[in-house]
Amino acid sequence: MAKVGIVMGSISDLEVVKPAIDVLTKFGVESVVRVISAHRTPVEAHDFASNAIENGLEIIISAAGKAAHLGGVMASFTTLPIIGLPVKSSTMDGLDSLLSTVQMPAGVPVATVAINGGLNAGLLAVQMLALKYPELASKLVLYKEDMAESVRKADLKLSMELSK
Ligand code: RP5
Repeated sequence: MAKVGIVMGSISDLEVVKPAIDVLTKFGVESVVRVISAHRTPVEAHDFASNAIENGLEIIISAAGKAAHLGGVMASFTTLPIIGLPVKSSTMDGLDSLLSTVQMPAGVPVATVAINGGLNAGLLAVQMLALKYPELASKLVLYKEDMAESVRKADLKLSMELSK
């Protein structure tokens, strides 16, 4: 079974991370979820990233807010792809988290989703894994069809309401 690591800088990030956990579960992908801080528990951050491949992880999602260096620290200690999830946790509406996560120097990428984009972080991980696991690719096709169908339903409902 595919396995994704999810790290968050604080337990206060959990609400933002939950949609990522949920979408991975929906697709049948196992997740290992930890609270690890680049600044408060740097030794654990080093150990988690350094041992990630050995522990069977294939991608790491890193959620953090404010001076959000966790994604970059993860990326510095592993060759696994890192998905950065900036958390809106400060007075700056998450712009600080976004820039701290996405503005990595050349050679150390962190693939960053939108501020509080937990669902997209999980979904992007599934899309990456689908390159290796064909059953995930098939499930993604159905997911997209369901999404399109719900938009068509909303469109039809709106047209009917406006034509009353
Ligand atoms: C970051 O600081 C965390 O990722 C969190 O988003 C933010 C605030 O953390 P707490 O002070 O709520 O623990 O490291």
